[in-house]
Amino acid sequence: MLFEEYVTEQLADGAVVLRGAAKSIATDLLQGISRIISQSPLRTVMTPMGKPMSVEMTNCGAVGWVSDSRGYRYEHLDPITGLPWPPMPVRFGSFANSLAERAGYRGFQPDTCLINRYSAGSKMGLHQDRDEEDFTQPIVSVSLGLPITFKFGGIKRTAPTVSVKLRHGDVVVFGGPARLAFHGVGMLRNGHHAATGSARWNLTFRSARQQVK
Ligand code: MD3
Ligand code: FE
Repeated sequence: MLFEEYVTEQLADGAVVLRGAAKSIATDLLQGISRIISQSPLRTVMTPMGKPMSVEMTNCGAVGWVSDSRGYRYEHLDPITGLPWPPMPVRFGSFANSLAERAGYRGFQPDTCLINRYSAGSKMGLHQDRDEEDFTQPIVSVSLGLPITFKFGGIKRTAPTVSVKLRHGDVVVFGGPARLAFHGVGMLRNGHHAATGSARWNLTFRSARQQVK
């Protein structure tokens, strides 16, 4: 990741946008995604409330995030295939590690990457990511393809949100006081992107399980 140049923006205390930081690795990431999907397909998951999410998803890594009537949690096996999730490509992990470091977090070792696919009309309501065991670890988010409006709030749901547009190649690192902030994504509009067609992809790298040191 040497010689990469990008602008960094402080979104909030603990939240840093690295503009375009994934642009040069985007083709590689998209290739990795299609390989992962060929093993653990994209699926629509149900919230514990019984509503389908509008984003399609899958995972790679030692564990994967799942949602069904029993709740949100991480599982070692893909419930569709009954097999372990595809391993996280080594270059995915080292990319996320170097971006976390760039944002000030040393030694980030993601054990899971959630792959979200947005199509026209997909959105994600305001929520917290709190299914992980260690909130001292940051989260690294990579946006690919069509742009969306990302909403970032506070630790309380009712806190005001700031909106920021995330475009192809943008990376956001959330840690420290931003780790448990409410966040969401506005509806994806119809459009075309040279790299992804009518879709937006988001990769969310997390450390879900306590690291044994
Ligand atoms: C802020 N995904 O999968 S990534 C999610 O674009 C999720 O697909 C969105 O939120 C997406 O849970 C947003 C940005 C993100 C991810 C994790 C966060 C922002 C975060 C955790 C804490 C605070
Ligand atoms: Fe989230």
